This record gives sequence, C-alpha cells and structure tokens, in this order.
Amino acid sequence: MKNITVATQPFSDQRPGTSGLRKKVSVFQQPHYLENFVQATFDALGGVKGKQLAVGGDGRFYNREALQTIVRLGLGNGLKKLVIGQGGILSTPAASCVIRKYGLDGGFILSASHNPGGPHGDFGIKFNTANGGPAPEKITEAIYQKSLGLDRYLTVESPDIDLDTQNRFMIGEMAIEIIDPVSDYADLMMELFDFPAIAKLLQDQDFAFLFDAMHAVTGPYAEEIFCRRLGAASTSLINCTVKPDFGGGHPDPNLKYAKDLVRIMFGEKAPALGAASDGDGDRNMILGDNFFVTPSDSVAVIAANAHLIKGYRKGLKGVARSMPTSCALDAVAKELNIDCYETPTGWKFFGNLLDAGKLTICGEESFGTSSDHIREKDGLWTVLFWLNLMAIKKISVKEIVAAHWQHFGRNYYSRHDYEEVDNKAANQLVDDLRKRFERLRGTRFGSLEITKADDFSYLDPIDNSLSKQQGIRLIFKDKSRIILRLSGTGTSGATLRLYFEKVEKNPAGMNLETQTALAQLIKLADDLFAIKKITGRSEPTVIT
Ligand code: G16
Repeated sequence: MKNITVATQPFSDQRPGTSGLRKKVSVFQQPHYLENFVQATFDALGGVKGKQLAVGGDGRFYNREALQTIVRLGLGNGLKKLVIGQGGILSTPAASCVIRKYGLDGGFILSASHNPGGPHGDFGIKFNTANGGPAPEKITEAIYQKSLGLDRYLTVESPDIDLDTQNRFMIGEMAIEIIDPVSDYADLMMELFDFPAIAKLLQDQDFAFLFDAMHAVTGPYAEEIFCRRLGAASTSLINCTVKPDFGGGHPDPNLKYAKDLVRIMFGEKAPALGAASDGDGDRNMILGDNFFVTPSDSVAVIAANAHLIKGYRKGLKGVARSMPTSCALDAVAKELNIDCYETPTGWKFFGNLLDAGKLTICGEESFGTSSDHIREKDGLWTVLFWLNLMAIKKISVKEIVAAHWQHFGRNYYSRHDYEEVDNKAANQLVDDLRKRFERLRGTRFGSLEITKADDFSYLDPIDNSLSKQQGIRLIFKDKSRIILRLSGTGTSGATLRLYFEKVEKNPAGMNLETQTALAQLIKLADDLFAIKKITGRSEPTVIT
C-alpha cells in the first residue's frame, strides 16, 4: 500500500441538498468528483485520524466502486476503523442504527434514496454524524465550503477489498469490519415491537400481508424480519432482490411508482395490509384493502396509538412534523398534552430535538415516519408499527384510520409535484410570490380568506440556528393551507411541490375523495400562482 496525495481542482456543485449530494451517476463518475467530496467531508470534520466510521449503501449502480474509493481515502487520511455492510449494503435506518450501537463517529450512506438508479440514473452520498442522523446544515455547509477550496486529496494505491465476506482485518493501521447489514437492525426492531403477536397475525390464514421492496435495499431486511423472524409466507414479499437499477423502476413508494403493490391492493380480494419502501429503506407507504393512508395521517395514527406498543408504553415526550406535513399530528399532540414541533423539510431538522429528548415520534408528508430509536426515518419500523397495531386492534387499516378521523377530525391532504420544470421559471415563480405576501394577507376568495402569507423560517430551539426561506405558506381562516416550495432532492431541473390541506371536523363530511375535497384550494393555487402558464404543464407529474 502506498500513500499518495492527488492534486485536484474544486467542483462548484458539491453543496448537499435536502439529504446529501445527489447527482447523475455520470457526474459522480468524473475523475476526482467523489474523492473531492469525501475529502471535503473529512476536512470539514477536522480530519479523521483516529476516528471510526460506517459505510454502506442501497446497492444501486456505482455503490461498490464508491465504497472502494472511500476505503482508500479512509486509509490515506488515517482513519482508525471502517465498519462496512456486507456487499456494500446498509439501509439508511440500519446505518443510523449501526453508528449508534457501535458508538462510531459517523458514517457515509451511499444512496440517492427514491431517485432511479442504473448507469443513467442517480447516485448520492450523505454523511451522518455520531448521533446516527443526517449532518446538520452547519456541517453540510462546512463540507461545501471545503469543497470549493480543495486542491488535493489523500488516498492510497491498494487493491480493492473483499466486500462480500463478513470479516475483520487490518490494512496498514486501519481496521476494517465487514458486518451483517441486517442483524443489528432486526434486533432493534425486536426490542420495540411485540414479535410474537405480529407473528401470530402474519401466520393467521385470514390475514394477508404484502410488502414490496421495489428491488431496493429493504429486500434482505424484509426477508430476515418478516419471513425468518416472524414466519410470514415468502409470497408476502415482492420485488425483494436488490438490483443496481432497481429493476428499471423508480424506487419511490407512492401511488404512482409502487405499481405492483398498488394494483394488488386496489384489486379484488386485496390483502389486509400492503406496504412498500424506497431505494434506501427510509420511506414507506402504508395501504389497506383498497385504501391509502396518507403519510401525514400515518404519523398521527402512530402517535395516537404509540402507548399500546411495547417500545413506547411510557408515552411520548413530544412529536414533530415538517412544515408541509398536515396538522393531523398537532391534534393528537394537543390531546396528549405534549409539544408538537414544526420544522423545515428534511429529517436533519429533527436531530437536535431528538438528541435533547424532546421528541419520541416524528414524521413527514414525504412518506417518512420514525421515532427516537434511531436518527433517520424508518420504512420497516413503520410497517412493523402498523402490523403490531393491527395485531392489537384486530380491525382493518381503513377502520383504524376512520376511527382516528372521527375522534380527531380529518385533515384532507395532497401533494402535487411538477418535476423537471425549467429552473429559471420555477425560481421566478417563487421570487414573485415572495414579493406578493403583503397584498395576499386578508384577501378573500369566495369562502376562503388568507390570514397568513409568509416564507417559513425555523429557529432551532436547541442550537438557535436559523433556517430561512423554507417554503411559502398561505394559511386560511378555516385552517386550510396551501404551501409551495422547491424540492432539494431532484437532479434534473426544478421540482415544484404544492401541498394542500383542508381540515374537516364534521363526521358527515369525512368521506369525500381527496382531490374533490381539496378542489377549491387546488383551483385557487392555479389561479394565484399561474402554475400551468409558468411551467407549461397542464397537470402535475405526480399526485400523492
Ligand atoms: C429526503 C429527506 C426528507 C425530505 C425528502 C423530500 O428524503 O430526508 O426529510 O422530506 O427528502 O425533500 P424535498 O421535498 O426537498 O425533495 P429521502 O427519502 O429522499 O432521503
């Protein structure tokens, strides 16, 4: 092994987005691109001499090559230990679990999450800190600043390591441990949920369950947890072989992209519970027999019922949701008499609150729910929660949600995405809106009156960091909301997200079709923002 210092030039586009650096694979394949980002991260941490990190990814195209690069930079920079998921695999929640369990200083997760993979798809890398959570903005910003001034990286000339055998060995001064990527995470799930009760449910002839791993990272986790530890039939799992291009699919668990699951769950004789997870295993979608649970409702139901579940019997310290997520969770918090925090989009904003012991459950409209067991959102945790709840309640998913609405009210909710919009047009739309706040306040549109119009700012109550311009909000007198923001996770053009929410407290009005219930708000947004004219699109790319 020979240490080398490679001269390089900065890339100007390495500012991490909502969740790490995500780019087309071809961008990452440029000479020095990944090396620069890894070195910038090491530099932003003040060097990694004597430190211990984890690394793993969602198995997408370029996962293995990137991992070998990180091993070499670790060696070049004097890293003490690297813990690697066998085969280069670690789901995002499992990486968070491993970092916390082994007291590591942090880790890299190689994933572009729900974005498509393959040679023409996306790749990504994000750094998680010692708490197991995504690096906060002050660190991602420091990485970006380091990347702008980078003129060298430290690496070694050495052959690839064997990623496929669980093993412990030394290369020079650095220890490498290739671990089973699944078992630590599966053990943690057994601590939180009543596995015997779930096993009984899954083995009941009258109960059918279907999980779709979308050819992404949760495949091996689902096989271990649902089949080996809980005795579910192997026919309960579909698309569980991890493929570098996710079988050509878009590993985003929503009504549009989880096609196989949606077809079955909205067909005749549908299973009682259907679920899917995304590329790196942190997102989830929960479906009942011909029934979709919005992620905003899911986190509210979870919070309302957590006291029934083994790991949460002591009750909740507090809850949190991202700003665009519906206020269904707030109603639960009010009844439980606990705090409900409203943070910007991005799981990293929950980290400080979780570390300070102020939260137990948090969730986002973007198909993310989790608890303080790790510092990431957790797809399989959510599925296990719903299974455990069904084992206790012995009623259908639809009945659980309907009972929740009857008690707390229903927050009709939908997100409309316009993907790959021209960047300039999207930014212009947002800028123009910012200039119009003052005039919008107090304006009436039929029965709707705007009482608040602003651009959401968040002052972190723990470290007092201020995050501005986190989404434009129109809030109406009847508590309806229209929110508009640009996604921070796309890789081509801009993705415009519009979020609609309407609160219904009258039980008689709770059974409308969602888009119908929100039609007045959708029409108003169209008129006010001229979305169709500006984007040139007649309809959203994805509606969830
Ligand atoms: C990431 C973040 C989430 C965020 C989501 C959508 O999820 O971890 O916190 O809600 O992106 O962000 P945006 O609206 O900016 O695209 P993931 O699953 O992609 O890592």
